[in-house]
Amino acid sequence: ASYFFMTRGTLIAIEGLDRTGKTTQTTKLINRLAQDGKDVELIKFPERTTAIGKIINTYLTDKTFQLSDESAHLLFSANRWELSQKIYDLLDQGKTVVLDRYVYSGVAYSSAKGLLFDWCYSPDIGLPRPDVVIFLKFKEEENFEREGFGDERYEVAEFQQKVKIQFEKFSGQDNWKPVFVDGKNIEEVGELVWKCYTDATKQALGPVQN
Ligand code: Z5A
Repeated sequence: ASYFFMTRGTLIAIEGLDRTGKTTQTTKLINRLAQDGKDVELIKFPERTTAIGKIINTYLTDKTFQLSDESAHLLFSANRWELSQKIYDLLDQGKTVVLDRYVYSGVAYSSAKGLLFDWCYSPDIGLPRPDVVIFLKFKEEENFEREGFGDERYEVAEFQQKVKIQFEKFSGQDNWKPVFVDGKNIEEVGELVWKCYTDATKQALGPVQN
């Protein structure tokens, strides 16, 4: 008898503050992975089209829509749980999955509002663990000047500073790879993002379970 062993796909999360270029870099990474022969799937959080995602979208875009910070937090987490089985299934099929924001945004934004960090993290425990988290960051606050900034609820410079401090609490995790984007064009950031990915996949993939 012959046996066919398929290795699971790689799980990559792109994280960062608002307007740091997450969506730009996610698109670039996906194209490059596809050119490299990978079967790639993108999941963007919040995933605004699901039952819970629709409520989150209203919350983010309609400033008259009221939710307690705790409720909003749990909805963002529940939105990830809506997609968790799909992520496991895609990885099992050998697909490379790229997440545009994930658990780390969830914890950073809510704890920046004053909720306890550990409380914020706990509903996400058990979600698929990324092999690499590529964290786009500014040394300076250049991103607050970028086009479109300020359109949604959280895009206020002072608040972004608090979010940055919370994000940094993940920097001790072995899957955490910071990429400084200050003064770099899209191509240059793209090269650094690609290097984070290739470095991460040099090692054998461990369990994806948290
Ligand atoms: N949130 C939360 O609270 N809890 C959670 O669990 C999750 C999220 C998952 C919406 O997220 C909000 O939800 C978000 C966090 C919170 N807070 N806010 N606001 P979102 O991901 O849907 O929305 P966003 O953060 O505003 O993402 P974005 O608009 O998609 O921005 P981006 O992806 O980081 O940036 P971009 O669209 O790729 O680029 C922004 C601009 O910069 C654009 O004009 C680019 O052309 C330009 N750009 C990109 N790269 C460069 C370089 N290198 N140089 C110069 N210009 C550049």
